Amino acid sequence: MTTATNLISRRQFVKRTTSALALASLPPLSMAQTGKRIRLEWQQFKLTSQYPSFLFAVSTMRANTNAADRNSWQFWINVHLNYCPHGVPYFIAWHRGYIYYFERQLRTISGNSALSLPYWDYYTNPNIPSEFTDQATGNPLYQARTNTNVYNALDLAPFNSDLYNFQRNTSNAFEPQLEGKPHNPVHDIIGGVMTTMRSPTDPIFYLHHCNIDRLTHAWALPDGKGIPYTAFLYSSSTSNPYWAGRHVYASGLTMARSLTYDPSYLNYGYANLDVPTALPLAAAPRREGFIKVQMPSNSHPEASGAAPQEGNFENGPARPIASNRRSLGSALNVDLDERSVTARVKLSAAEKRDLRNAADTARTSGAAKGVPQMVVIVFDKINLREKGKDGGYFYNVYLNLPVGARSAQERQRFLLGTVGAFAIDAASHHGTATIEFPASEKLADMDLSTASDLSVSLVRINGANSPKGKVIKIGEVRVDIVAGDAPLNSSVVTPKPPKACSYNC
Ligand SMILES: [Cu+2]
Repeated sequence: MTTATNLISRRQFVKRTTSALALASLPPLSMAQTGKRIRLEWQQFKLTSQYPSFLFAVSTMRANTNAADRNSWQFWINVHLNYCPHGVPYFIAWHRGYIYYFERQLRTISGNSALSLPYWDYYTNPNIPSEFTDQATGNPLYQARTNTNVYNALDLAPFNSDLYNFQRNTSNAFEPQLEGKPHNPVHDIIGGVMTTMRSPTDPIFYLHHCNIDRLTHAWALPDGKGIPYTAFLYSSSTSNPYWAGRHVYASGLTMARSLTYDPSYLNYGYANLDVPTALPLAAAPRREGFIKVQMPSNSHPEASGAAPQEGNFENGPARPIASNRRSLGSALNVDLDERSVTARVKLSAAEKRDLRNAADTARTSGAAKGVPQMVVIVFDKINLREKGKDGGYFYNVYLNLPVGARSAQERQRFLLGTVGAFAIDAASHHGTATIEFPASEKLADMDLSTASDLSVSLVRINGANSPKGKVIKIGEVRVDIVAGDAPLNSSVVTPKPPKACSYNC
């Protein structure tokens, strides 16, 4: 059983970053030198001859009503609906293969072999490009949406330098951070069909996911960071088990997982591979033309530092949940509307001691899956209400958020993730409307010596248009302790040799 050894130590991190910096100073190879397709940002893409080909392909696919045909729009919606992994391993890698195959179909249909999928860099311009919001009859890129500006969905946390590991169930992991924000909130704030597993109905889906793929690639450069290392990738005896097996997209449409390790294995790259270092200028809601205004720093929805009011929720009892899982307590029937709210989970003296012990375990042996016990905050029996289904909002979820934490950096220490209509639809789609937030890593970082109860705060974040009234009901907000003998999901991070460069160099 791998425990703390699957974490990359700070020393290794510094050592590898140093060698990575030496590599980063080499000039990038040009398109002609590498022979790779280069995906362009939409504003650049629309000025090339790829644009009419893209429009032609999208309108041809949308006009084709045969869902069994790969040339139809519905075929690709169904791929996502039936197979997409969210909140579980391979979220990034599966979508990498998915948009690759979709892009290939665009080339087949358009007959333009130079056509690549464009991306929408919302960290530069948080407004959906106007070509997608133009309601002119027959515009194949138009879709009804709740919001068109995603500024409030953005976050710089995935690009913090201490996020070195890659996948779910490791400490300081990039993938769940990126999925939690900005990925899910971009779906949520846009709203409409984007908040569902049918989100590829909206053409902006593909530009969003192309950007998620670009951000992943940019984060991993130059040496793949903590992505499970695949020495001698195609030699089955030595490749990392994480990359064994295949992603499934449809019957007869699969891809070797190892091909989604690095975009260069699929022979494409991106026009810009810088990770965002600042939030964008927030564009004002578009009326005539395009107006860019600087978002005043205090206008961020959380800038006041106010702690959400405590709701009056009944507490559920401590009890066994499963053979390896015990609840320390819960808050029942947490109704979410346009207000932010805090749910307090009252703990007895014995449960407080158990919680402190679990936090101590995390402090000494790491907080990754596989340690003797881990703490998870569980949102159980979640119900998306009618008013909540069109999205336009989400909630930041915090553990023990103190009053007065104003800056994103201060609040990050307490942030467990986000919840909105998209994550709920994904969870229901995969069988059960339960969402879990691993909390050991956050708890290990908190002073619990004087801890009384635990509080879970849900801070509501809106777009320009957001529903009022009850949107989500959480049957139970629970604090569970899980014995860490669950399978590791092959999440073994194998240290690379110090000077190896296996990632796109
Ligand atoms: Cu998505």
